[in-house]
Amino acid sequence: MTYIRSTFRHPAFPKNDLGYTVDYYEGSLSTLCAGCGHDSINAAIVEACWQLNIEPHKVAKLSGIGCSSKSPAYFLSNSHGFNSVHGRMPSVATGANLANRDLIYFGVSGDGDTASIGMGQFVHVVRRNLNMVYLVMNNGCYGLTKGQDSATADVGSKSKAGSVNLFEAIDLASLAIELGATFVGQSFSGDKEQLIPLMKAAMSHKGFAFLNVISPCVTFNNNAGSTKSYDYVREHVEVTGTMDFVPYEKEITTTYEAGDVSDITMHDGSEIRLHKLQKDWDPQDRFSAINAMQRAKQKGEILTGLLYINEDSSDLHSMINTSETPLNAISKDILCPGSDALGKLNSSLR
Ligand SMILES: Cc1ncc(C[n+]2csc(CCOP(=O)(O)OP(=O)(O)O)c2C)c(N)n1
Ligand code: SF4
Repeated sequence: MTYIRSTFRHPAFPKNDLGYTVDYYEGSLSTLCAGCGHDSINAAIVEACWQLNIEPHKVAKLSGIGCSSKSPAYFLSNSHGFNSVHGRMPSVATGANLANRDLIYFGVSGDGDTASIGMGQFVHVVRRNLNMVYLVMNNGCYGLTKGQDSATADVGSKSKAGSVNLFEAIDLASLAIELGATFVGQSFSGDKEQLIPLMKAAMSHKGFAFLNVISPCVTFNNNAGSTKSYDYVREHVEVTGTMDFVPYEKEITTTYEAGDVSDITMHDGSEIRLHKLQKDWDPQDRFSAINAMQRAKQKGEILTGLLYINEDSSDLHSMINTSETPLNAISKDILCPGSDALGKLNSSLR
């Protein structure tokens, strides 16, 4: 079959504030299986960047290896990109981010890429509070290598071949909170109403923003008995509430019943307006977020929405006091201050 994407655009096709239509934010045609959750997440990334009026060349998209990690080919063709080694995206993201703080770093990974081979890298990028969005397309299996159970497969979950997973699942969202992540959200690839505002808020957050998105693998893990299938997730999703993300400078027009609303102001003045459904949970309190997640787990539910945010987060750049200017924009005389300066530095270390 030949796939050709039409380049015709109706003149009335909506444009964002930069004058771009949404297709400017798309990537190549996807080669993922029809119905794969990852494609819905990619579409949400495209929509979120378009709505936020982000210049694509101000984004660096990064990934490891897996079907999920192929995704950056399918969004933001006009952005920078780096498809790294399996599980090693965090170190590439850290290096790039330290060299140039002016880009938005958007990493996508799989549950295998993150919770198995990449776990060592993941925990350190979280605790360093690197200013990036780290999104896991979580299908509970290694899709690219034909569906073996991953470390996020729930205990008791059945594979397509009928075998039962004996091991406890790693809960990446709880782990991220435990390790000090300053923004943690959870969602489902089939819920773009929730996913798009979550992504917009994550991209505007200063510090490490983690998104764990359940993303069913239609080919290898969508069977009865799997807890990462479309049917199971739809039946067990428990939303913490609805949310709006309001970029700075835009007036907030939504109104909710007093008492159920919590406004969270971000570093740049943008606001997250949460309409809370779960009364016994406060997204600005780590313990309350962890309790809510544990309670959901006990009931076999998947808690979605913004689970935790620390408004006062300071990222790695502020912590280690790095250069404000990207390294590629620093002039030669500053980069190479001469042998006198080097001599003084050496003697200060003796
Ligand atoms: C060093 C190394 N080990 C193993 C592999 C084989 N491999 C490729 S992708 C993958 C797992 C992919 O699973 P996940 O990250 O969950 O992504 P998905 O395909 O499910 O989206 C594995 C084990 C590899 N490419 N490199
Ligand atoms: S194998 Fe699974 S994860 Fe990979 S593209 Fe197909 S449906 Fe998606």
